[in-house]
Amino acid sequence: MNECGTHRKQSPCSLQPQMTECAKRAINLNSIGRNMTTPALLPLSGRRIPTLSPGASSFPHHRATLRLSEKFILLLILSAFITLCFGAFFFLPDNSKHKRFDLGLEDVLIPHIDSPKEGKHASGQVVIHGQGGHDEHRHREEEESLRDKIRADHERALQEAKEKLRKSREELQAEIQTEKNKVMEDLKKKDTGPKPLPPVPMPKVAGVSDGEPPEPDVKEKRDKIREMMKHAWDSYRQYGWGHNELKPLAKKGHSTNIFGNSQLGATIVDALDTLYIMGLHEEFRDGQEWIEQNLDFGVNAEVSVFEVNIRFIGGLLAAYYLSGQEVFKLKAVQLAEKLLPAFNTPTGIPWAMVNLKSGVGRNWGWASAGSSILAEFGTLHMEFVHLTYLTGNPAYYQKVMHIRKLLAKMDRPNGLYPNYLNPRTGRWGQHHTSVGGLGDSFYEYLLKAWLMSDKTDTEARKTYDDAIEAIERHLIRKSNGGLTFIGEWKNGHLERKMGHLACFAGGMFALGADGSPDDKAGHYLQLGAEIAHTCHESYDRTVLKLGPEAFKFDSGLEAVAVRQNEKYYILRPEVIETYWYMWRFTHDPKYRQWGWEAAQAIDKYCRVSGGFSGVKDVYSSNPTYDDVQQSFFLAETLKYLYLLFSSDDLMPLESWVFNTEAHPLPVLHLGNITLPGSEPAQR
Ligand code: DMJ
Repeated sequence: MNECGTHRKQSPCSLQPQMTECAKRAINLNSIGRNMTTPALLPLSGRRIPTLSPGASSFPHHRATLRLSEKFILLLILSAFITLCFGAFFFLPDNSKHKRFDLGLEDVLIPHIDSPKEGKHASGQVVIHGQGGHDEHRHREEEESLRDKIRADHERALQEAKEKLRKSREELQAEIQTEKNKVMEDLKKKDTGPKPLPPVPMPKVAGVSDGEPPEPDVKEKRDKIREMMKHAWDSYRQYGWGHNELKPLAKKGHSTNIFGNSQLGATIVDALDTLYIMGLHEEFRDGQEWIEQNLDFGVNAEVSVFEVNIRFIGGLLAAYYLSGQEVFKLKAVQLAEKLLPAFNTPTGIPWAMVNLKSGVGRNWGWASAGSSILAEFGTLHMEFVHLTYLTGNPAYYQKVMHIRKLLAKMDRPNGLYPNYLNPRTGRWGQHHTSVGGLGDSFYEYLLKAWLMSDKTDTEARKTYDDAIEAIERHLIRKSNGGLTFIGEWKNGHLERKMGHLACFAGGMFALGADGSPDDKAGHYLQLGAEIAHTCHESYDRTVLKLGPEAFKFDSGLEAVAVRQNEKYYILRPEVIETYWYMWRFTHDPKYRQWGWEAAQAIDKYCRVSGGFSGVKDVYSSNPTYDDVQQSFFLAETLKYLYLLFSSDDLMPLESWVFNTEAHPLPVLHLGNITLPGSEPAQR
């Protein structure tokens, strides 16, 4: 730093080395302008006046003013000095003056170029001052070209704005819409584009086709069931294609609130594996094609997590395992991703419903104090374990294990699981327990989790055994007429009413007999047989030979419905499901006989030209139709009937476990391999 306090290499001060304290002299310049009396500004060499000390008194006392010639010389020197200072400023290097005075818009807009003058090349090499003349030139050119570019961009933007203003409102709206569509398309591509999944070994699958029975009369029955399936499918194909379900009388599409306002082709997905098992391959391919081209889960629809899981994810996974077609696996995983936001609750117990697009979840308005339902959040395990197995993503497994652990920690009134659990507080709602609606498949999935794990998930088995033990103690009774029934437990009181849905439990007890504690296999097989018998009675005691929705064992009533709104039959499978399991475990011909009775009654009373319909009163010889062909009729009722009249080598129970919608999933022989996520559960 020189004495004038700047970083300049050559200051005007340094041009006059004899002078001292430039700053002081610069101040004196001001006073010179006023009285021109400051001799200190005279060159010290060749001076004609004596050296003065500061102050007016230092002037020669013999003369008060300067001569004119002296004044003139002084003025000349002064103006030369000012010119010198002023000129020196323009000889300064560019960077020092530009930076202080040239702060126009471009300084803000032009990105700062790391110029060699500032010490470094882009490469990081240090540049020595004075050697950068060429770089300096290039830097100026770069700055210039950037400025040109900015000017050109401004002009173009201005031009575009002017053109836009000339356009009509409609034209502008159309343009905005096109832009929006483009963005949506791009998002959609990103959303639904096939994502490759890590390959995993395909579990051994056995007995996926054939199963023709050796007995001609049985084969005839089986062919009849296949024909019924064709009628149901063809009608849906013709009148309801792409809708969730079919209105067989109105001959148009149908949907219920469990699928929101979507058109997700529920019947197609639910029916696929039945078509495959029955060897209806052309129909299967049609369904596959629809799924490939149309099944899109990015829809703004609020759906039931449970129903979508058991019908869609279960259906897609089963179709994948049976056919090996990747598309089914991909769709199942895409859908599962859409269900995951439902688990974002304070406890990790999922909401009953989730909006597939927004991921917002909520519970049914009718459920006790905003509760989630046991049979809904407790019926995810099988599908979610398979999703983790197929994708390697631990999230699915962790979600369902978290539910299991949470339930295990809770107190259970009388050892029973109430049907309602609040997902915010983690507390039970009303103390209602049922093996029918609201509770049923929770127990089923405990047993099937054990079976599906090749009997290694002993925690699931133990939970099942304990739950069934409490159910037997509190809910299962024999009627006065000797019929074993499963009632409903309501706040410490047993309601002697059994729902059609609870009839599935006969099959469950039989399936769980092997492996039950204290060598009670025989007992549970017997219990299954008794439930099958009771449910058959509920069919046999009607006019149509089809079972009512619920039946009583009270005041002299035995397995009959009392209330009008419990007399309907909506093509449900549970009774036939139990017949099939009982047939597999006992080969008692009565189960085929009972199954055939039900098939005939369905064909006689539910068949219409546009498919199959539920009936409103099974006690009326002239029933009215509900005009709905439920998707589970194709997924379950007809599948169980077909299997009942097939040989046991079709879908052997050693290799397959059927989910609650009758979608078969293979047993996972994991040996000592652990699923990702089997470490402590997280949410
Ligand atoms: C099916 O969707 C499933 O079986 C579910 O578990 C309850 N019942 C219906 C058919 O009745």
